[in-house]
Amino acid sequence: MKKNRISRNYRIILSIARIWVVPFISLFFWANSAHAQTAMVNVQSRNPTNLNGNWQVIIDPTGIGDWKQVWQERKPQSKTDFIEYSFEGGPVLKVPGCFNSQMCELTYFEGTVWYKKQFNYSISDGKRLFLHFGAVNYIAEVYLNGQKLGSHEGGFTPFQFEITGKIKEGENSLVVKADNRRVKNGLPGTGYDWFNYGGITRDVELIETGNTCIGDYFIQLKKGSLDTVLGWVQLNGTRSKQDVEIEIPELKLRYKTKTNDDGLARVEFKSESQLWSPGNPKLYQVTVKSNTDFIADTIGFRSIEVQGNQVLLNRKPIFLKAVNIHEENPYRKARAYSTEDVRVLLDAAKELGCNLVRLAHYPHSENMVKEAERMGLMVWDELPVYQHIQFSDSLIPAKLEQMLHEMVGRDKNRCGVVVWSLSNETYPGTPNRNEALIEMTQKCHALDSTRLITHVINTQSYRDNTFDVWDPLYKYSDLVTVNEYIGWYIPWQGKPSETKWNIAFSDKPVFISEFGGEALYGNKNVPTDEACFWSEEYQEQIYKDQTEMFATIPNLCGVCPWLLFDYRSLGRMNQVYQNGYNRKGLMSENGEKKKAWYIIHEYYKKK
Ligand code: GCB
Repeated sequence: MKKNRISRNYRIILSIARIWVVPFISLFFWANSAHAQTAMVNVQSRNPTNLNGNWQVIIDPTGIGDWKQVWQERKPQSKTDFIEYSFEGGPVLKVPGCFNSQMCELTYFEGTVWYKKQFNYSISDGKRLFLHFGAVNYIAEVYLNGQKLGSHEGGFTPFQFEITGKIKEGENSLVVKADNRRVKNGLPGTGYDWFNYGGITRDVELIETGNTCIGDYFIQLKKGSLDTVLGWVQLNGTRSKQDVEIEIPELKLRYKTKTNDDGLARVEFKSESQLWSPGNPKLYQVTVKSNTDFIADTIGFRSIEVQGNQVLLNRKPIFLKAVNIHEENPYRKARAYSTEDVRVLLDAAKELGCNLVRLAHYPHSENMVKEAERMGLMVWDELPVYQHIQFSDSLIPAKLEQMLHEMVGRDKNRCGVVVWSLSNETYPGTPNRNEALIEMTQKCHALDSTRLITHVINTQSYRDNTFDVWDPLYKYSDLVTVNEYIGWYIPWQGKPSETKWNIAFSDKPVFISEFGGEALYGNKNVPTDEACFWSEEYQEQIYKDQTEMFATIPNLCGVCPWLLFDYRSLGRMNQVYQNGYNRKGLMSENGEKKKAWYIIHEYYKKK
């Protein structure tokens, strides 16, 4: 019986691993390809050499740099020769960092900036070298010493190139074309309600490994279990058959396994660990050792599941006290990146009384996810599959799959992450939307079956004070996730406390993933009962009504105000009250608390 169970688990784990490993290996060894490789995990613990700091740039609004081939960095060969570009003598930008916040000429720029970094490197004998980017928004083309390494599309996930054999001893020159123009068949597409921060927004690093390294691993509790770790370790390189050892010193736990011919080892062991939770965000030092490599991580153990109409964390029902966050440091008016940046946002979420942050609407930096996990905040990771995506475009399926791999690949060992959110506000009438997103859901399950998977929906109708919640995607979602802006975009049609609900998937937990309204902090002497004066009182009333209405929702498992801070969004053009800001924040961009903040704070205290 026990043996059968073990061999069943073994089969499951191998099939899960295959889903990771086959694309992983093929992408990893896709040498000389035009595409970037899927990034390795946990680069910080690999003692990387970072290429952050000052980079020289050429700003290229017309896109002519491609034609001039600026990556060649040509120098005049004769007295009559002249070259119409140079990095020398031009501006310098900091990496990581969005370019918009660094030069006023670039504030609203959507186009190409060419970045150049000169660096010295000497690769050790027999080693491999990888060039890793945390994120470049939106399309990156990368050249090393005049030779194209490849390109990457997608502004919020990591990618890498193997540059063993391409790096020169001594001085090297790296040129990156970062183009943040909106792309019709991109993810997101051309319309979105946040600021389009461009450039090399996260770390750039060189990672040296042995010939065969630990390429990837998955170490988390088995779905529903509180004491069984189930996962795998994948080697990358030619010495595929090796011993693998996982150690958790604090638990005095040492587990040994072996890789197969494909360099894949299954992992399954019992562990009597303290469970991670918002009240006790316990993390353990975990080391993974093979014969040729060693890597350390900080991993926590918890279970998250839906049972009936409840969400259970570590088998206990939990109410998700959430808040939406954009990855913007309001004080710097820039893409949030550093630990200091993310602390601004996460400390504010904590102070509000949250136990979960919805990282809208794209994968935020690893710093954000790790810091949230350390602070005891559950994390909702989301793909930038936002509103009007061209699901019937022939290139979209590959882009969706790649981004899914990149997000889940990076964060799958973060126990703080409890939800993979695969889309936000897409519409059933968009051709191929249902098919594409159902397929994505299945693919996500195959990559990681331990977390909740959801789609964020706003297709419900609200008439006669009654919500009809019906979207076909809910069938494939662990949560019935509803964005509703009653009291702002849609007026109330009855008493909030008498709201009725018809929910097609009434057996599932319901999560209100967005609600709210706009207010300008400190806006005095204006009528408080009219939306178009952006008063704090008007927003406060929406929150009072909403919290009353929440009591009418069957199976409510959590709520998530839109959102924590006012944030930049150029479509918000009321120049008296908005001035390029979405003002639905519970706090202003200067950190002042609006009246509505106190309503949610109280609500969360009672929950
Ligand atoms: C939504 C979107 C969010 C917007 C928000 C708003 O439904 O999901 O990205 O910013 O509404 O403020 O209108």
